[in-house]
Amino acid sequence: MSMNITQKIISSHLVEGEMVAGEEIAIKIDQTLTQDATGTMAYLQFEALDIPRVKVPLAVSYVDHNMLQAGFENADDHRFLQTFAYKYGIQYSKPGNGICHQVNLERFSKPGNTMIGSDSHTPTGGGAGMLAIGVGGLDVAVVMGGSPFYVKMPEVVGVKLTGKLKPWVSAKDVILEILRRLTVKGGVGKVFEYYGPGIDTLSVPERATITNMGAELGATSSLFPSDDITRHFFEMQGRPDDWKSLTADVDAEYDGHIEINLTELEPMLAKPGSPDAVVKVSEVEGTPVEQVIIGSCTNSSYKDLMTVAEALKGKKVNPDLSFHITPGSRQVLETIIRNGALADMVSAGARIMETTCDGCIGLGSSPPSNSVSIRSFNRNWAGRSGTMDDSVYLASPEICVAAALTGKITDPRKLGDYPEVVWPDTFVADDSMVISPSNEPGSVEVILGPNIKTLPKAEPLSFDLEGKVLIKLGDGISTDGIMPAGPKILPLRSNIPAISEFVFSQIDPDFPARAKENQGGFIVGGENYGQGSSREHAALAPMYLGVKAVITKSFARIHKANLVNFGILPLEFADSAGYDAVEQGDTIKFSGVRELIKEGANSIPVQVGLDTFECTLDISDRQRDIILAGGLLNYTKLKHS
Ligand code: MIC
Ligand code: SF4
Repeated sequence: MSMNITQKIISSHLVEGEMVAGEEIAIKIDQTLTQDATGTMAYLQFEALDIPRVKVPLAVSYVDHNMLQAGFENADDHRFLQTFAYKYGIQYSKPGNGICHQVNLERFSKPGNTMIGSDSHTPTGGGAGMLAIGVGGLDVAVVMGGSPFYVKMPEVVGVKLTGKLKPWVSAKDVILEILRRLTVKGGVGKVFEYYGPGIDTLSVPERATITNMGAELGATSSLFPSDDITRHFFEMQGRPDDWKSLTADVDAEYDGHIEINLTELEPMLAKPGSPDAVVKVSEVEGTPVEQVIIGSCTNSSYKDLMTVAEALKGKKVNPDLSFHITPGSRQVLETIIRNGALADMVSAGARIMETTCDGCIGLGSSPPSNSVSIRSFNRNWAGRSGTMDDSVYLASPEICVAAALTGKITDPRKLGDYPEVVWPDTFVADDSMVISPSNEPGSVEVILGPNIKTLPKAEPLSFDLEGKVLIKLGDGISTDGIMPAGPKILPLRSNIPAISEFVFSQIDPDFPARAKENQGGFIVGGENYGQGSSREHAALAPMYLGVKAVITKSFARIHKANLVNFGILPLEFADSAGYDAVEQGDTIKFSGVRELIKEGANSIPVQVGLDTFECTLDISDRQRDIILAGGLLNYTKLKHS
């Protein structure tokens, strides 16, 4: 049977289930990735499984998010992660080595491998032909403990690229074009697989920009073939033996089709509020800009930064704005230091930031009140930057540098000749900031700081559920809306009692107090509830506050899986009448819900006053057992006992 690449990788890793779109399958995982903001919890969960060493061939723990050390908390987390990795068989990428996805692409990616990572942008590895999927930390913990990874078999959408990008148009514009066409809900349950003559014009880091931001489509993953361009990338990385060819069969079939002629694309931006609010640069040209940032796991590669450095050469940035550059990895930073490009950036007036997520997750680099900030990032929900009334546009490094030079949104094609990036024969391949695990784990002590608290326990699902609707929300609530980040809240990622005080803090600061007063209850949401990040704290903290079910019009994939993992029922209103009828403060009841779930019911009635509405429970049999057990940790322990 002829296969596309996704089917090839899945079939060679399939442990359970059938490759029928929408059916749950289990696959063997070759690599796991964590970052510090989700990693501490994932490793505490792994520890609770009582397994002496990780059982995956490669596990890497990165530190790139919580890099501000304005108190002991983040530094304690780093030390915990380092000692934990040393003891349990995990590679530890030290703070300063770079953003997890960029470093993983450079140093650990392998065509044909499967990888899960506790960060939604894990599909960045798809740029090098991996099937890389973003998940919650608990899923990573369980897989590190030797379990396969369970996911719905995705539909595979073939994205045919033809033509060649024009000067000043870049990979970011390709994914912005797809977001424009499909929206932030358009990829749920799908893998986007790229093919066609246009891919021959894109380097691996450019491909990785596209697969990275495929996360904003809600997609399960995105990937490119592994071809001669990939081979060349592995040669430059000094890892030629990690490369292998992986392409779709000539007559491979796809469940859906998209075609993009690269030649026809123009520079584009996503307007403030959502990554799919995409417009051509001409529509917003001239808008004054007070801040520009180039960086993040989407656009901080060597190719991106060299383009920017060349454009800045001999020029000065506009005096009225603040211009930040965050190189994606130590490798990128060292390369641009050695070849002089960094000097061009500094001389032009750029602020060079550490190789971290930085402003992308609002950990520094917040823009001034009521200002416009243009960023080469992937997300721009209100408040994510740390400034509630910001106006954040997402764009290519090309548009960013044009704005930095002119002080306003400018078509980068007006900057003159497009810089030709010269690639080095080989990159600096120095992994000395990746610490290998100890050969004598018995002698390693894992060091916990005072801010690292034990895991809260979830109870098995009770027979009936009754309680108040604690909050009713509209469409598109992101995980940043549920469990915000930023310098005040992020250091509490290892302390659930403390972080739970910030659930919905940007939307309704009284929520935690109300939840406690009512001894828990329910959340009602609209479409695509929980879009965005993989942070399981958006499920774990509500669980801690006693939330038993979330009822929405629809869910984003990772968040729905996280709710199940923490024993919270993810229900969808069968029609909008149910959503319209329920108000905050209503008492609602699910009678006999435990039995219904046990029996495999797909439809669960909810009583609201005298009315009853049907809700859909679209989860697998395994997930039903997880809910009944009170979460994945309880379920896994029961299974192994
Ligand atoms: C993000 O971009 O929102 C994050 C921060 O990287 C998250 C993970 C987290 O919340 O720790 C993600 O994308 O999964
Ligand atoms: Fe870090 Fe931003 Fe990438 Fe998330 S999206 S991993 S915060 S750079």
